[in-house]
Amino acid sequence: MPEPVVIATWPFGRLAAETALPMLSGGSPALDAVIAGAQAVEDDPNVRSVGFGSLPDRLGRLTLDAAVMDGTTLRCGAVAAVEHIRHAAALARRVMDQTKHVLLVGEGAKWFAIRQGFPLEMPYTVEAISEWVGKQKDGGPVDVPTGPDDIYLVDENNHDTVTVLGRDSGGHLGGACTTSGLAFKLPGRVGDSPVIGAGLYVDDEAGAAGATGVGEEVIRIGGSLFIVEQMRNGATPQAACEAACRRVNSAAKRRGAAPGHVAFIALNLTGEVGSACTVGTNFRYAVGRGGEVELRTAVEL
Ligand code: SD4
Repeated sequence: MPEPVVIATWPFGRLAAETALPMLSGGSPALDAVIAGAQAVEDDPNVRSVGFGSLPDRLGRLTLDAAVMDGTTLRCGAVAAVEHIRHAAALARRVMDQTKHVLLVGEGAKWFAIRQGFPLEMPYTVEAISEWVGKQKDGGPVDVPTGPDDIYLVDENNHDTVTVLGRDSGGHLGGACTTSGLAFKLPGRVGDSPVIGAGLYVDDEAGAAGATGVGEEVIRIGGSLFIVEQMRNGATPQAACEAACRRVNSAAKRRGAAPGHVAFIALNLTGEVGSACTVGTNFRYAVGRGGEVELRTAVEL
């Protein structure tokens, strides 16, 4: 019987892995386990960088993005720019299970959530709003873009996305990611996380991959699908993640810019994992197997 394996982004991914691994060991399908893992991070008030309590956009509004994908059927679901709904990954799963669509956004996603029985909640903490107010005072200005270089304001201590990939005891793969995007993003800005093929891609016939960091960099190269296709062609998860980082770096070079901080994680059919990030990302991730979860540091390229 295949050994259950889970991999999740950032040190807070440990909580996701610790939640998902016992479920996988108990025979839960990969998708159920990774969504439960992602939701544990969404629910943790001490994690101030995923879901509720995160830093809002420039108008002070917190909007969430999430995606889920099932490797057996390639069924997937996503939500983007959704406000006042705590469990964005679970909502993405409802899009997958209860509609013929893949992606719902904004007010439509919120309306769908209400119709599905999700409660409306206030996502703001005093800390997050104070930081936003502080930015206004610092002469940001956080309310207007100052030019093409002012796409995002990334705080290296405030990386947002938890991406969780799992293989269950049936050998099937599942993935979930959930995020508030980038701090002080432009209103309406959506990153890679809810874009299937960019922030997440899962295929039982090839492998699973996910991303975190500056989503614009990941979308530009179709990051997660790129990694899965490398694995389909025989690359290890590690080599595939490194190839994606090289793509990000060469894309940045072609536009004469320094690459943003991004990191990738991957898992293949035999349960091997890999990860890589661009220079300076300082990326760590959690790997769970055999009842143990450990944190690892990614190779920087
Ligand atoms: C985004 N990839 O919206 C997300 C943000 C993130 O670490 O992962 N930050 O671009």
